[in-house]
Amino acid sequence: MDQTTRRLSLPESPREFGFWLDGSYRGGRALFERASPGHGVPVTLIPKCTPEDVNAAVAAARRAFEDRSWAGLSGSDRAGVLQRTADLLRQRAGELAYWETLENGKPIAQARGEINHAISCFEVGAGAARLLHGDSFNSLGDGLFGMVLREPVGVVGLITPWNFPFLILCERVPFILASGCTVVVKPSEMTSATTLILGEILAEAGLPKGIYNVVTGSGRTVGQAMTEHPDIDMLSFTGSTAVGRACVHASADSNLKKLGLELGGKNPIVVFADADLDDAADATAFGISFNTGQCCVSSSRLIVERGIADRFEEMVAEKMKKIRVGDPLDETTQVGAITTDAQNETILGYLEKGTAEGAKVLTGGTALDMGGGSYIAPTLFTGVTPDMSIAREEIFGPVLSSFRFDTVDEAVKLANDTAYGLAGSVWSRNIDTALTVARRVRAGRLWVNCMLAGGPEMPLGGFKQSGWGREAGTYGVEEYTQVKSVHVAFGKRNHWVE
Ligand code: TXE
Repeated sequence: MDQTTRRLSLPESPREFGFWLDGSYRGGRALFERASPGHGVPVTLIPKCTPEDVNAAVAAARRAFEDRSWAGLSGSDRAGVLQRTADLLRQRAGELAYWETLENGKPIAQARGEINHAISCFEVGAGAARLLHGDSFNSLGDGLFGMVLREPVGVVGLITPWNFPFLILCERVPFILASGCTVVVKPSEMTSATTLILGEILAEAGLPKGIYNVVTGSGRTVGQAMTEHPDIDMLSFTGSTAVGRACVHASADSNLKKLGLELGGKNPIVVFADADLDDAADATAFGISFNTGQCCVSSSRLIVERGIADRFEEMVAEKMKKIRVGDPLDETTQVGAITTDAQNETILGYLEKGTAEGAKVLTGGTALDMGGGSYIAPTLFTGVTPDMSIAREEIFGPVLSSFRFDTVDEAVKLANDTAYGLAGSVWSRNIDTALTVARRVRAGRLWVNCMLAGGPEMPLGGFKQSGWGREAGTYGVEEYTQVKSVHVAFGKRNHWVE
């Protein structure tokens, strides 16, 4: 690192990866060149796997599941591997953060924070592996006893997006492994490096071969082959609502595999006049600008009490203007680059649509020229009405739409006026008001007087069209299990045929 500028350097040449199959890297495939979105410079070369590679990875995962080299271990032995993984992640945190930043465009300091979160996921997963248990029914009379067993669901397919490549992976993998399942992962073609490096780390931690496999490549070939695969028992998908819907169809048309889906969001932040407005303004600017708003739980709709709305919007705009947008490799950067060209076009399109539909830009509203890479200024639209596309559609960028309310009922109605239900935040010093809103907003995660808080102990997932199922914590482990009822009879049978 250059100590005078506190900026990491770009790699001298792109790093070439193999895909991870049955405990080792495999090569020989055509390569996809990924350029750093912050600089436009090639940083990695990633294999374009084929549907045959998916078949090989699923076969390896099936063999490893059936031979019970993992599912047959005690929870405590599985926990040992997960805990050793956490220790190794700590040793390689700098390297992981570096490749995450290069492929994704997020600030290096933020990437390090995400690796720390991933370490916590493995630690919580280790605990959950030991605590996973079933149930019993001692209430069936003296002649019968009931046991409810939790068994691993089998081979899991995991398809992840590019916005938090390692964090989203690690909110799932430790819990999948804790349950005794085996897994085939397909990361986004834009951000595969850290998912591949995890293969090396798990192997070093003692995970038997075939339990964790990674196939890289496009969604249309590799991802689609996984959604349709007859030997994948469960698919966990995180990404767009459109592809989530396609996963449902593919499951219906193949083997009715179980699905976990974490999809889009259009999340409200509700601010009452009695809130600590200074804190609320900071959280509002953070909630939409963090990770350039490419975050499924971004608070993208500000719902503010009318009496303070003008002043509060100004406070948020002032905060947004001060955010340090810039080179992801600079230690002081708070908001980095937009991750993909397609996403950059999408966000710029919404900036145009917002103005064309009659909303007013209070701050931002434009791309930023940093001499390379794609950057967009944190943006606040006022005068937004519920019918506008910037009010209804997930933009997945640093673009906040502001609405006003007079009563609690109206605030809740506006908050729930969306097809999505991933997250929400409410700000009030009145506990009645805050908890009433928290209880009535239909979403999987609510933050009261905070924003994006919490750890992997708590479940995450969506209501409505934001998805199915829950990840992380004990809920997350249970998601990857099947429940089996075992009935045990005592004494002599009462004969049916005399
Ligand atoms: O997502 P895709 P995209 C939203 C966000 C964004 C939009 C589009 O609004 O603007 O989705 O992003 C794989 N079968 N979110 O196009 O395509 C793909 O390779 C199987 C919200 O990048 O859904 C990648 O690994 N897999 C979100 C993953 O799906 C397929 C995070 C996600 O990509 C596939 C990302 C197919 N037919 C985007 N097509 C969140 N909830 O955080 C693609 N994929």
